[in-house]
Amino acid sequence: MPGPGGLWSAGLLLCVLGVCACLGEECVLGIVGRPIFLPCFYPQLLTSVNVSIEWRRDEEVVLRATWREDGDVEEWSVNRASVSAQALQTGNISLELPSVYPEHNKTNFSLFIISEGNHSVALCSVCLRIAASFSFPQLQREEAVQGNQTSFLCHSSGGFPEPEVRWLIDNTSEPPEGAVKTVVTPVPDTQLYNITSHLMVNISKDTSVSCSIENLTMNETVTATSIGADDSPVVSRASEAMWIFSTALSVVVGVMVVIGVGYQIHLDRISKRKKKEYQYEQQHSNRSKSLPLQLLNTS
Ligand SMILES: *[C@@H]1O[C@H](CO)[C@@H](O)[C@H](O)[C@H]1NC(C)=O
Ligand SMILES: *[C@@H]1O[C@H](CO)[C@@H](O)[C@H](O)[C@H]1NC(C)=O
Ligand SMILES: *[C@@H]1O[C@H](CO)[C@@H](O)[C@H](O)[C@H]1NC(C)=O
Ligand SMILES: *[C@@H]1O[C@H](CO)[C@@H](O)[C@H](O)[C@H]1NC(C)=O
Ligand SMILES: *[C@@H]1O[C@H](CO)[C@@H](O)[C@H](O)[C@H]1NC(C)=O
Ligand SMILES: *[C@@H]1O[C@H](CO)[C@@H](O)[C@H](O)[C@H]1NC(C)=O
Ligand SMILES: *[C@@H]1O[C@H](CO)[C@@H](O)[C@H](O)[C@H]1NC(C)=O
Ligand SMILES: *[C@@H]1O[C@H](CO)[C@@H](O)[C@H](O)[C@H]1NC(C)=O
Ligand SMILES: *[C@@H]1O[C@H](CO)[C@@H](O)[C@H](O)[C@H]1NC(C)=O
Ligand SMILES: *[C@@H]1O[C@H](CO)[C@@H](O)[C@H](O)[C@H]1NC(C)=O
Ligand SMILES: *[C@H]1O[C@H](CO)[C@@H](O)[C@H](O)[C@H]1NC(C)=O
Repeated sequence: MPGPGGLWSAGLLLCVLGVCACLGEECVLGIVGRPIFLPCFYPQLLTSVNVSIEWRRDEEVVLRATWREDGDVEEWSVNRASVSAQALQTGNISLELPSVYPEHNKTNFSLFIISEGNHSVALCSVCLRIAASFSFPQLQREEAVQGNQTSFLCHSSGGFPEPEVRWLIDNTSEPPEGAVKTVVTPVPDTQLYNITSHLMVNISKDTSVSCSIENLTMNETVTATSIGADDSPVVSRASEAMWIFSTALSVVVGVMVVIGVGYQIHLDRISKRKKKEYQYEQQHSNRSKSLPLQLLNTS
């Protein structure tokens, strides 16, 4: 049975020979919600017996496996992390994580070989970087609220890490200083980010404006473009229709009011004439009943 010293020298020898390439410091990119393999190869395991390995995330043990003489494998892990059961034969002791989360960003995963007496030797160290794609941005255009300023709102969600936003006017020029206000909001529980950027510029109606959310980690840029006049007619047509409708409505109401008033006057005239006739009859038949004669005079 090789003691810890044996493991040490075997590991060192392999490193010198360039076999333990996994001790390098390059980071592996994990995408939120997708499984990932953290690579580690160590063919030397084949010659060991009763060998135990541990994958640790920083200091925390996430997986422990022990290969017994009789071929049994004892495996213990958190969050369904796993290594191949044939790792001893293949020397491929890569760690599989079924999913990664933003809090794993920039964490080191290391593989240790544990020997009798709890001596541990690090064989692989893999750093993990995390990214998540931002949604395709939604771009809203609102013409001239005040003055000749046009306002744009660009929203994208569910990405990681914090993105950069880039506005382009007419596909070429960047907006003037102070025209852009961007807010990045962490989404609770997921640790992902939402981004909302607001642009206020003085441009003509047919000028195109685009908003890009750049995720450098993923080498990914999502862009939405508002091509101006053709893009916003829905709004202007809608308001035109509203104007026509309200004008027509006012005209109809006005006509109805005039007709109503005219008809009322007509009714009043008829009833007054009738009243006059009635009062006249009454005055002649019963003089004791005094009626407001002034009223009759006024009509
Ligand atoms: C391997 O471990 C088992 C149980 O712990 C022990 O009985 C056996 O002697 C060990 N074999 C060697 C070669 O150390
Ligand atoms: C190592 O094993 C994993 C499965 O555990 C496999 O997906 C991966 O391709 C293997 N790598 C190599 C280089 O064989
Ligand atoms: C995640 O890691 C990258 C580098 O890979 C770093 O630029 C970024 O700031 C980190 N983000 C967080 C939220 O820790
Ligand atoms: C990961 O390991 C490298 C060197 O091995 C070290 O510089 C870095 O600080 C470690 N990062 C963390 C988060 O422990
Ligand atoms: C090795 O460490 C584990 C806990 O990490 C402990 O339970 C065990 O007793 C230790 N064994 C020896 C031989 O020190
Ligand atoms: C800006 O508004 C002024 C009046 O408020 C108007 O005279 C001018 O033509 C407008 N310019 C543009 C580019 O719309
Ligand atoms: C904007 O520029 C890109 C290349 O930089 C080009 O593919 C695209 O057609 C241009 N769009 C417009 C509207 O000019
Ligand atoms: C993030 O954006 C999504 C989609 O637009 C939205 O449903 C969610 O409420 C937003 N969360 C926060 C914290 O802004
Ligand atoms: C908008 O731009 C036009 C010319 O491009 C200019 O005449 C006008 O004064 C500007 N308006 C404001 C409010 O800056
Ligand atoms: C990003 O992707 C482009 C093409 O898709 C490629 O040319 C470029 O090298 C990549 N950059 C990085 C940093 O991966
Ligand atoms: C954008 O995504 C790429 C990977 O697709 C990532 O490398 C980059 O850091 C991200 N950029 C930002 C600003 O998040």
